[in-house]
Amino acid sequence: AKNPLRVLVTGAAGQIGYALVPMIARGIMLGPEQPVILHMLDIQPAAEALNGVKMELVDAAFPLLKGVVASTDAVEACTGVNVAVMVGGFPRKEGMERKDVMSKNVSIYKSQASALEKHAAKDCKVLVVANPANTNALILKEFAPSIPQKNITCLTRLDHNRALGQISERLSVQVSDVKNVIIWGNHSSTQYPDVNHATVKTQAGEKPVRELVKDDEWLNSTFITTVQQRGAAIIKARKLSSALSAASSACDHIRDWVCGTSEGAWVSMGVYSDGSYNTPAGLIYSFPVTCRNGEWTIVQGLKIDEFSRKKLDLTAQELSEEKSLAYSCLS
Ligand code: NAX
Repeated sequence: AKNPLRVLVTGAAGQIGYALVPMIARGIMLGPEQPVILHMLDIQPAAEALNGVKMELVDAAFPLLKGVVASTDAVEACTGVNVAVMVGGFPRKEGMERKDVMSKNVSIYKSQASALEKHAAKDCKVLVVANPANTNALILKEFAPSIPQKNITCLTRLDHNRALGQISERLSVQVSDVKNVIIWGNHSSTQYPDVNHATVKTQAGEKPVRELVKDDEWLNSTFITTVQQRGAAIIKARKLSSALSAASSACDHIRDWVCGTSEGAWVSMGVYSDGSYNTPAGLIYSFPVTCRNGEWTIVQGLKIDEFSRKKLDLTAQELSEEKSLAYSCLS
């Protein structure tokens, strides 16, 4: 039998945490053969709720779950973890300035970076979910210099999956037959959901999404804004932000990163930019990636038309501004 892997979930007493931990314990993140030990971190005001989640994990008697650590101490929670899913953060509240929210998250991510750097497994893979996800991941990278930069990523897979879902609904095809959409840039409303390379499996072979939809007007406007604004639409409907879809997409992100993407397919991940596609190096930017042997690689050589170029630049611009704002919070 395989040795258990230790998986940290921060903010584990929150909404996404509540949806995510049972998925991990059922093997959806790391596979049905991989035993896990869950490490759950939250803050003191949520300690009792966190303990309640731990009780439910025990009650569910998951065969793959070999232990649960529930803690409000970052060092205890980070010790020995192989995968870290960072869901905890400070949410923007009504009337708060962007800078104040950024400042709270910078200080959280700075200190959790140190705890991971000192106490996690050396090859720990990190996924930041908490917003501003790209910039929180960048701060984490800056303050955990001994963790390989390739191991620090942020979640844009939910946006990617939303794009697949929209195409599937529009064409009345199975979502599993749609592939190779791309989310470029920030996990925010400036993200660019790009279908120019996306295809659908049909009985006549793979067909470009543009050829099947036959409505460039819809693809260039409604589709893009629907994906960009989907988070807000969920809040409006549920009075709560997306949780089950975020948790499921976080599992997809880690599973594909660890187990590999399928032949001919890519996924979107927020990763440390090397300047590919003329994006500024040194940002955590969402790119199309393939994964093999536990490593992601940015898909190269895709043609970027003028419409797309502007959108790639716009979201890069926002990320550069977020980066400056985050750095101004450090001094
Ligand atoms: P909740 O407010 O339900 O849960 C957040 C939890 O984090 C709470 O239990 C809180 O006590 C805890 N927390 C706060 N500070 C902490 C700290 N310093 N250390 C550990 N835990 C801490 O929010 P939820 O709906 O679960 O969303 C969590 C985060 O995901 C938010 O930042 C949200 O904006 C972000 N999202 C990101 C998405 C993405 O695709 N990247 C999509 C979904 C979601 O909106």
